[in-house]
Amino acid sequence: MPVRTWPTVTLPAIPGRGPALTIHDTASGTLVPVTGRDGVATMYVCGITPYDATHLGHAATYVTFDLVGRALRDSGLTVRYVENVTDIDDPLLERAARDGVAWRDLAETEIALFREDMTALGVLPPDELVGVVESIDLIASAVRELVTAGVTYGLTGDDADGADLYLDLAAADSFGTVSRWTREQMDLVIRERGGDPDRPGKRDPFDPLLWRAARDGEPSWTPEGLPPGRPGWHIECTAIAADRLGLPVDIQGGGSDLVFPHHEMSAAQSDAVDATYAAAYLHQEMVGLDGEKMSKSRGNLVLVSALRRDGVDPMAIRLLLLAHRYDSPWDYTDAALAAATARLERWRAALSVNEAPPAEPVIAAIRAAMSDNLDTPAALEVVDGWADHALAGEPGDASAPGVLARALDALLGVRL
Ligand code: 5CA
Ligand code: ZN
Repeated sequence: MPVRTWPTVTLPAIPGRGPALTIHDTASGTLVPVTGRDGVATMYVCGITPYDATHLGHAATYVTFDLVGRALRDSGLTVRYVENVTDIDDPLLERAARDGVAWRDLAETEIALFREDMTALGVLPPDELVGVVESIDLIASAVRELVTAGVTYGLTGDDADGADLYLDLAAADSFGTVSRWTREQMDLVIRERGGDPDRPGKRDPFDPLLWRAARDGEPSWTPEGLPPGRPGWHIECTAIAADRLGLPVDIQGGGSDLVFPHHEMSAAQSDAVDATYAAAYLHQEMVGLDGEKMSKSRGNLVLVSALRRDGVDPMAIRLLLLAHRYDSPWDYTDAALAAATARLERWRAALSVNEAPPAEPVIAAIRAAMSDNLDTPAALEVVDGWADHALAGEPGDASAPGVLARALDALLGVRL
């Protein structure tokens, strides 16, 4: 069964067109323009593992890529956007076992809540939200392609029926070029991010698992040519991106916790069969709480759904996110949320005046800020400046508030 997305909204048309979007590409460490090909830009963004509710870190990631999509569209490109859902994974199975619920039911409940949160935050849905469970066959065929290419090896575990399959990273010359990390840096995080460098028999400790042979009590599938089992994490995204968008994708996106190993391995798995995975890698830096990364496993969460239940306007949450650049980490504070709520009220008041300074220069400045590596704080300040003038009763024209409201909706996803 395909995973459903959430309802799309029609973007208001606004006059003119924005400049080409420039973003910070992790792999090159430089600012690169996103040009697409034949008028189309493709974007693959790593989606949720649905075992807990959307927190502000997830929201920051999906709002950032929503803004990327809006800027690309505004520059005249058609955007093809695919996001996955990791609807089978160890933490999901563990949480389901802990709570005494079926893992499929847990995934379904959390995906439904994610859809609600995304809708409330005004995040445009991807063209397709693709689950791993519905994609087992195509992931298995990506694994078989690597096996046929002779770049894999098997390791038998005591508790498994067949062999676990690994990619031999020696076949991927480009390994290391996405993160540009040293092996020492890689070693520091690989264990907590799903790797198993200490397993005896591995050729390279970082070789990623492609297919995990079935263990007792674990869900498994039996695609042709592979032992009963389930896919490794990285090959899921590589296979879905290649199948739905074709390689290279223009943008591979996600949070910065995915730079290594996840996106490094996606690139390596492609390189091993002589494909280039992505033209650019874009990462939302981590959102934290009290100096620690916000994460489901740590449990230090500010949930979008909890804020909404407390009566926080979802557009204030959006403004809170936009007040921080995507390429710097930041910590949530109640004070920042209060400031975002105050800003929202001020903008609402300004947009309801009868006449105000013209919207066109404001729209041009928002476009300039957003196309310049998504400078969201600068874009918000531009609107603040206009609001000051409008609220001071400066004369202008009667259409300005309406025109600007449409632009804020189309470019920033802020609906007032
Ligand atoms: N399912 C995998 C990706 S294939 C996954 O990482 N799922 S997740 O639920 O853990 O995270 C969903 C998305 O939110 C990922 O892109 C992740 O990089 C991003 N993310 C997670 N925590 C944070 C955080 N604290 N700040 C910013 N982004 C985050
Ligand atoms: Zn992914």
